[in-house]
Amino acid sequence: MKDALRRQHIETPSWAYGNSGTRFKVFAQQGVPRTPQEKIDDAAQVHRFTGVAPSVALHIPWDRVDDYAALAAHAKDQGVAIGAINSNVFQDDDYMLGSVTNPDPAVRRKALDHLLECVDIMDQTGSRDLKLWFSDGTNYPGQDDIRARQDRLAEALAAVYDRLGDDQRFLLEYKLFEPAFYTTDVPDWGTSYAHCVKLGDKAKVCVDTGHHAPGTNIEFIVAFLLREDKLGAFDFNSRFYADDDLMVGAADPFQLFRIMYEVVRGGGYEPEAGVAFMLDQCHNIEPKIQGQIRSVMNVQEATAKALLVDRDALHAAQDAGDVLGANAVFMDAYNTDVRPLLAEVREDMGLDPDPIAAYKASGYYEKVVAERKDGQAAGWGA
Ligand code: PSV
Ligand code: MN
Repeated sequence: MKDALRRQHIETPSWAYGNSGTRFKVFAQQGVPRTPQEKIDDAAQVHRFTGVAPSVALHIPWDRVDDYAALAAHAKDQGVAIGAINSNVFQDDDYMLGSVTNPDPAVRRKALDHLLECVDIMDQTGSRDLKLWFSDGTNYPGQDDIRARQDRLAEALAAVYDRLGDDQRFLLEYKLFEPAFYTTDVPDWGTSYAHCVKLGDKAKVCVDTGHHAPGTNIEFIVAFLLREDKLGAFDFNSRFYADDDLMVGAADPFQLFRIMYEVVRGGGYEPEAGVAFMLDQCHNIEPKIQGQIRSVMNVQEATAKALLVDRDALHAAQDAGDVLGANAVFMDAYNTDVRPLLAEVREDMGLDPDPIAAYKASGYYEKVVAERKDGQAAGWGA
């Protein structure tokens, strides 16, 4: 178990380190990075204190630079690597009626060119994964042809797929609604799955835990996709209402445990499965680096509990039809306090057993507050 926990890999998102907010207000925090390089520096702190966050995802154009190979070299110097490249076809006026599903072929071409540019960037950063999320959809019945939009989506996805290198993949992320409020072109895992199946092995589904209707059984989706070898990645976060982007494990740690159990059960924790465990969160009111450290620790705790499930006892109870016995085995693992075990794992790795306290004592926050006083803090704007 300790071995498995030591080799955990959780990817943090560059945008978590910049200022963020809701459509009502973006609160500025002190010491926030001004450049992609500084976001990577902050991500490196999360890895330094947890030991299990060795890569950082980029978002284009938020992390646009002239030289991506140099950015990858900068990351390497900081002890981390560049992970997934996230495309962005949702923040340009041209995309008001959609990007790759827009009725206007010129807008569709522009969106596709951006996606292809992201693959060029992957070639330079050495990234394996391109994450695709489309805000495309409609707000009013009759606004556009629902089926034609699927055809346009399929055409764009096929073009991106054909551009991928042998070791590259795309991850198609779904989201029930927002910003589109009537139809969304990739609203659920089934839509994503169907497009990915048609294209082949390099197309996988990304499950963002905040992108479902309330009450959706996410662990079922995870079990199903793993069985079909179509689970490519997680965007972890938690939600009370909609796409809240709160810290993973904050709203419902039991759900996170249930998800991680299906991951372990389905072989998704093994590196060969190729499942990327990424965070996709915003820290609007809490300190950002600490928020990321806390989130990484929450995933570690859920993983440790999932690994603790006595699967032999569970299967025996399941086979015997022992409903209460099976449930008790499952709950025993969930109710175990794994924090002392994780403290030991950190000590084995030469880390402080308390990553948050160690980060606070490091003086990094005070240093960046002083260093980053001037200039424009990074943020995605709202
Ligand atoms: C969309 O809500 C999303 O989950 C996608 O992953 C985007 O890339 C990300 O959030 C931007 O914050
Ligand atoms: Mn996401």
